[in-house]
Amino acid sequence: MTVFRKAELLISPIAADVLEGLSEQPKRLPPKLFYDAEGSRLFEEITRTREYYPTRTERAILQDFSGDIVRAAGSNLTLVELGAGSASKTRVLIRAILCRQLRLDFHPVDVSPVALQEAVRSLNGDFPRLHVTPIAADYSRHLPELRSQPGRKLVLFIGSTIGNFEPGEATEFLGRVRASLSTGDALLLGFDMVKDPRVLHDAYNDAAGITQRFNKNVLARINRELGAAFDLDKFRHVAFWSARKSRIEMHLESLADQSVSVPDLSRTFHFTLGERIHTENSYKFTPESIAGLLKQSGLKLEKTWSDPRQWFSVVLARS
Ligand code: AVJ
Repeated sequence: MTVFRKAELLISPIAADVLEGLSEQPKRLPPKLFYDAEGSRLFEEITRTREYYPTRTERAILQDFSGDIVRAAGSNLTLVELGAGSASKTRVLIRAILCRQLRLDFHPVDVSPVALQEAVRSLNGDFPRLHVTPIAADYSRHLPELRSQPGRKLVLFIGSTIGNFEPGEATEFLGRVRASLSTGDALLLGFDMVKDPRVLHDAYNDAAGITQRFNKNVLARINRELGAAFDLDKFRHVAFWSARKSRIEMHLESLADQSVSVPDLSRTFHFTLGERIHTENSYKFTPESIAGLLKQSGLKLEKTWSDPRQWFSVVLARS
């Protein structure tokens, strides 16, 4: 046991995911690998591009309807956010909740301790009646024990992160979240909606090339953390809309026949010209697919808020 623990500490936490994904056919790398410090910074930069509409659209919905959302969630709330990141959109809800109660406990859950530290620091300075207790955890693997929390919980899973899950995984995950809710608790979800394919395409192919850098950063990260020798110029960013699968797919396409050694895995991976590594799916939803997903997960859809163009939806659900 002790020996295993020591061995685990020596290799990077991304080693197993990289080995598994690059050994598969077709090759793939899970999207959570995007978010090291550099990747989190690049994602923030994406959200400021003209083409990437989801973040600003969801923020506008939260701003326009925060009072309504918080009222629907109920009184005496404790806030939990899964995949909180920098929690920048959450401020709007925190402000609205603190208009209705004297004190608020907030538990941001995220894999990135750096992002959590940033969230705690900036929120504590701005809201004296807010009490932040960060939880560094991979919530996709095990949800933190929250049942024992006093008060009524409002669990946030916003930002359309649910779009990264395969449909079956989304149902399974929401089913687990549902099981962690007590009577009266509520779940607030963000969904990016199906829309004009050109708008979708451009959001993942911004003219400034930030999304391309974000996608390629996963290779740079494997270079940094596993001593690999990926030449970023020998891969091309590919992102396209699949109407049939209702998702944006992101890939990295090899521009040459090449072998890349990954010393920390004691492995060399071969890439043929044109071969792709599948790095992300970003599913887009319709009112019908949202209703179906919630029903399958055992959740009751209570209320939906959207922007005037209906590009994004924020949904309140209960068990
Ligand atoms: C953070 C998963 C919502 O799918 O739009 C942005 C990630 N990928 N540009 C998304 C992402 C490429 C983003 N999510």
